[in-house]
Amino acid sequence: MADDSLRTALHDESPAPPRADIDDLKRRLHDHLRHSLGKGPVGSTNLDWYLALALATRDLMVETWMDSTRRAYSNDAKRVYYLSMEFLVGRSLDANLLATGSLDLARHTLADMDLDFEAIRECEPEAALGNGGLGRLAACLMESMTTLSIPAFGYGIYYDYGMFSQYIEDGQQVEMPERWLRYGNVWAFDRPDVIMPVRFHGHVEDTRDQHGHVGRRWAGGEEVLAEAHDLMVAGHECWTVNSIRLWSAQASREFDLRHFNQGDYINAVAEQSFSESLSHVLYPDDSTSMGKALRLKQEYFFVAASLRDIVRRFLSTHDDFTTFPRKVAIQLNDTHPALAVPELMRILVDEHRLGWDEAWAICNGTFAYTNHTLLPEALETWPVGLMENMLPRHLEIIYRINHQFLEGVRARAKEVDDDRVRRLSMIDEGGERRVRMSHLAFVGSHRVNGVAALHTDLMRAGIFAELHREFPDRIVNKTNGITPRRWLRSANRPLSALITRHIGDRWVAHLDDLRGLLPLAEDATFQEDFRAVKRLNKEALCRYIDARLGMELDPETLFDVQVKRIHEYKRQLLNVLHVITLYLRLKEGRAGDAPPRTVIIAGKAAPAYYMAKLIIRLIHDVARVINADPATNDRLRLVFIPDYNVSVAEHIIPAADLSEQISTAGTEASGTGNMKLALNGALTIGTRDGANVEIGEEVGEENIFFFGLPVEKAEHLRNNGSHDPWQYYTGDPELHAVLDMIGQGGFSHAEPDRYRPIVDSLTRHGDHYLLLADYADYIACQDRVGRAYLDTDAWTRMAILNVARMGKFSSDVTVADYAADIWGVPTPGWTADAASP
Ligand code: GL9
Repeated sequence: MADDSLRTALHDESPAPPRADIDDLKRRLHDHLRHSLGKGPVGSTNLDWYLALALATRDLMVETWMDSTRRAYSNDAKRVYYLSMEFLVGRSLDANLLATGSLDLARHTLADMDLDFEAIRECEPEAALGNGGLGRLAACLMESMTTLSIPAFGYGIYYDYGMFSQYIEDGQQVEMPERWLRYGNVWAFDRPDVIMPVRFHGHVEDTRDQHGHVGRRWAGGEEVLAEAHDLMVAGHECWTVNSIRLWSAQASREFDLRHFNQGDYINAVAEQSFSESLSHVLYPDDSTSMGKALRLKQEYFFVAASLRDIVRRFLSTHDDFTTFPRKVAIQLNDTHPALAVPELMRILVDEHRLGWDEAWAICNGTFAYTNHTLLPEALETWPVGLMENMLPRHLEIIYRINHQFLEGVRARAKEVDDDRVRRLSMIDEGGERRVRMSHLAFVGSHRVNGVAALHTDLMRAGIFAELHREFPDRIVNKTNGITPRRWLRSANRPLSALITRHIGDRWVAHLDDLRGLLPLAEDATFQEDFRAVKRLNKEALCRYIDARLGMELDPETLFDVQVKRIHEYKRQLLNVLHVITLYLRLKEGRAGDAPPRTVIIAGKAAPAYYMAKLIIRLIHDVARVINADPATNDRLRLVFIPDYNVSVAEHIIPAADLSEQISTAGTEASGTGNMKLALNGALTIGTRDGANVEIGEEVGEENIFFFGLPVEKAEHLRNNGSHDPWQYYTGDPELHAVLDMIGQGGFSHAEPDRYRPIVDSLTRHGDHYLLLADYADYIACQDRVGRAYLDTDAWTRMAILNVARMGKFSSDVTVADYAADIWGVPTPGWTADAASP
């Protein structure tokens, strides 16, 4: 592996660009430093250089951005609107340098100026406007829509505080707010001139127009203004730049006057900031609906502002609504924006005087809804009383939608089955009456999709079974994807360079081209180079961990990685049970020739999620004990990397050997980390859950490590009451020893009962996520992994085959499928060779 081109590949030492280009970029950087930042080169910091470079890069995008808008107008193109409470964009500098073709130029220019490129890009604050998979998917889909030249807008909220920063104190998670806009945001244009009024509360009154038509009108209450902030989204080698338009809340003028005139200046200002607090903070809950009134307010706030904007844009070039669904596609990212359905009805019926049925047909032709989870605690329902107070007209509209829907059900059925009607209704009447947002979104949409084949099947058979019977063609599958630009080309430059050296760089926009690597899986030299790349990435991760945690790790060991939100269903605890099992085997000389492992875990717990936080604490206590044990610590380490986010993921994923995707079958809708890790050459140990199933189909059963109960068996165990965790505990001596060690304070001597709740949840409280039922198979599977890792060539071959067969999981593929099957828009950037204009 010594030839020069490989060295180039490994270190991505692209040839130097022409001197004139370097000088030109230098000039532009100095220009921004002086004129945009008010600084001179002397004493300027890495942050200043980051801002200068970001501004210079932005300059290259603006023309294309405005051009894209002009083109969509002049072609009268159908636009796609992606409504989402979350856009987990992460950092943008790399992506935008890459998209504008200036990454190499920037690297060389900064080097020429004796500046540290790596340190400079680390200055960019993370745009963490999302919790996890759902928000990151929104960002990947936006990037792919742009790459495919679809005129698209994301719509969401411009939170002042995105996801919290996670600190670890005494082994426990502490949440700190993160003011990510501290230094402004180079990638967003604030639009104080684009403001949309949004009403809350008030009352509904009858109206009669000059033709004698009676109608309803929502009036009174309070008004908050939504102000637009536009984030540019660049695509890969295309002439399109799209926007994510995010709204922040501003107190309304009307509100100002009313209160200020009462003479109480201080309180009026205080109340003003109260209404502006609407967009202050992202709710940090993963897959749970907390049911807080402020959350409902946020949902309506961004939906109302976005729809007003969408309708305004439509009416600027059209004068009647009949063509609306042919010009507008609105995708609802989960039920969080489901109020868009009654809101569009209100706009059409109350404000534009369309007939109900006509308006309903327009809504139905416009909306589509993506479901992201089957967990019952995640399904949003809102108390009728809360909605009546906050959104009285919307509640009326929901009642009428529901009424017409149920009438239709009754008309179609031969017999009226009240039970069935109750199950289909948008109103849950059991206990406090609540609006079922998933039913509203389902009935209001022409397509409803799941995010992996298995998840979609489970939707049809489970939570949406009744609705599926009514609308048998409505549910479709759209397996999630990830953008190869961020998750391979940019996060893993050594592997990208190696791949490109062999098959060219078309794969960046046509990921299926990676199949060109298949013949190389057997090639000894390629295998060696592939290993060298992985080794390099592991060394880089070791340096990163050492710098952040002061911990030295051995890149020779198997890097076993589980990175994702901490949640009981994702079973980080099962991973810990395996670590302790290995530890006890090593202590007792029963480990055989198992390869040395470094187990890496990262992820945040929702601040109110007691069990998840206790699991984080357990990980730290276990790590403290085993990492300090000289008898074992050359063969087993456990590391928790704090503050997991998109940028941290970009450091960890390229260095992984093994990807842990071990959720209880039937609980993880899709997963996307599973795709990122496999694309970067990690082998998967996983359950037959979510998209793992499809990853297995693509890479081949022999190149993935499946274990555990399949969905049917897991469901059966849970539902028929035959699951007896105690029997596993008493019947398996290894498991018994592991649980006793945790439960009796083996990792918490000062407080022996600290982890009683964890052990009890498994042994006494039903083990809801079936850890004990899957334990033995998981351990056996990990043993197979260990043995496989010892056969270096076979392992490398499997890893190469994984990379080569990941084409299906490009978000370009996902978006092309949404475009054809749901949105009805062309994808000019997607035909075989049309990627480069
Ligand atoms: C999620 C699912 O849990 C994941 O399996 C899925 O890959 C993503 C994207 O479709 O959506 N649904 C959900 O609520 N979250 C997901 O990750 N949670 C967060 O985003 C935190």
